Amino acid sequence: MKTLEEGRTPLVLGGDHSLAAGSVSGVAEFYRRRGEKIGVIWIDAHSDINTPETSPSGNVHGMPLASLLGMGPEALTDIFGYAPKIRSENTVLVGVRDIDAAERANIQRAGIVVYTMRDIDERGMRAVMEDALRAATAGTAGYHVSLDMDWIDPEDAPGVGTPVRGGATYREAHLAMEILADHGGMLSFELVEVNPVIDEHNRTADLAVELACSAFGKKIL
Ligand SMILES: [Mn+2]
Repeated sequence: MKTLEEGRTPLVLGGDHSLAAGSVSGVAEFYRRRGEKIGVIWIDAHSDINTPETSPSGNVHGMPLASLLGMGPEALTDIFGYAPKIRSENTVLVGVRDIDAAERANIQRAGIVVYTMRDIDERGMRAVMEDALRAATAGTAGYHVSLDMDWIDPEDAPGVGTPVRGGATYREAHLAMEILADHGGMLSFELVEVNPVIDEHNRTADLAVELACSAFGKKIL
């Protein structure tokens, strides 16, 4: 919140995706004090919308989106004493491809906007990102971007805790970040699930740095 008060754009680096329950709460609270809402663009192989009741593993990194939508564990849902932090119509999942049965039900219950890898395959990155931006910005001050590195194919990003085949390519990932930078409505950015212990020659961390640069406006030309 301090970074936002200084008029700058927060960049959060992780680490476990559960940190988003805190980071997004902070951004939402900052704008709530100004009477404004925020959108969230959640780019991930997983939907992170489990609750302690539905989670097969009990991992908190599978619950942050549920927490922000007011469905998660109370300790995370009630940060700043209110819930939900974000409205379902402004919450967009992009690039998901590995969803538990219980999460599928939670997605439907929450009514959030979802674009799977199939949508990206069929319609292309630009069309999907334009739709995602439209939903995230409808009636909001702008949007928080939560980028889980496991969204990217393990070929290019092997250093993540829960790799899943069939992810975004190197170029698709850059294009998505470039489209966000061109749009200009990003309020805060976070990059998570880089695990240096299982990375190969720091490839995943290097890519994460590149993508952050693209998201903040670095261009080829
Ligand atoms: Mn995640």
